[in-house]
Amino acid sequence: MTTITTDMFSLQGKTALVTGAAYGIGLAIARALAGAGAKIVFNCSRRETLERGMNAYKELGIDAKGYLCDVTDEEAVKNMVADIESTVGTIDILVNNAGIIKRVPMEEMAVEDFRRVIDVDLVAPYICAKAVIPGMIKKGHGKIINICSMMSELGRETVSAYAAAKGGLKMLTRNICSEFGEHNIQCNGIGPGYIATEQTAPLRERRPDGSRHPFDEFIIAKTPAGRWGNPEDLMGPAVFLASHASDFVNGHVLYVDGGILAYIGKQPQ
Ligand code: NAP
Ligand code: GCO
Repeated sequence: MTTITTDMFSLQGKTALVTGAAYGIGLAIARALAGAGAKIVFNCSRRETLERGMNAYKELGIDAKGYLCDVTDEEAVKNMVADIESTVGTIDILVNNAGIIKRVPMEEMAVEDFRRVIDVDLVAPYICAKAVIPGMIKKGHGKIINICSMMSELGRETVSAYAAAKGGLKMLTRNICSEFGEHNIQCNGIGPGYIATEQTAPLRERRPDGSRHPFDEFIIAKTPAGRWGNPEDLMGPAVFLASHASDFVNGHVLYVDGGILAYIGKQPQ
């Protein structure tokens, strides 16, 4: 009989690649996985971000390995994964976190910008998953966590490309589960609500008179928890989906949104 102990959540001896984890949500998830015992590898596409990430891990006392690698470049991702496999170990956990957003009304958006968002937020998770899955099959297990969004379920003005990509990522999650479940690979998503990071900073900027940005007020009113999320809110869910505790959870998106998706909105007073 299985007894529930914290061992179920242990990641001791595991290697985790968290893409785009120099700061923000990725860094918090990597911190959580490291806290549970995993060895952390991360990447980002700009040298200054890589340095910033290396400094952040050093300050946190985490011995992380960082790579300069654009996740949309399949050759570069293959080389990075091969290097990780030979210098650190087979990747047990992949977190597809790297992502971008362009907030532009659809009729004004250049098709190149639309394609870039799809490339980073949808094609790249496919590229990274494709690169790590052979090692996971050989090892007999693997965990893939795709960072989805409220926009995997909902639309709004100005984020057509992002919503198309994150909706697609939800279905890629289900498809990876369908194709590789028999190899003991679990592929799940985390759907963060509105989280206070640099990506959402423009939506929280104070007005010149010090009052809250209208979008900031809108999000607080839309969230039953009555606040923005913090990257730390994603730590527990990430450890759960990376660990043996979730071995029969597959193809699921765990929304960590303070209740946004459950709520119809404030009733008129
Ligand atoms: P962020 O603060 O903008 O950080 C994004 C990270 O991704 C950076 O480290 C960035 O570094 C890296 N990155 C971007 N393009 C890359 C590429 N082509 N190759 C490799 N790395 C790349 O974002 P965040 O708010 O922490 O969000 C992280 C993830 O959660 C994203 O997928 C985002 O869509 C998703 N998400 C965010 C929220 C939110 O409210 N913040 C909510 C739901 C989902 P470089 O620029 O150096 O490459
Ligand atoms: C936006 C936001 C969102 C969040 C997040 C929600 O402009 O609406 O940036 O898309 O970043 O993905 O879950």
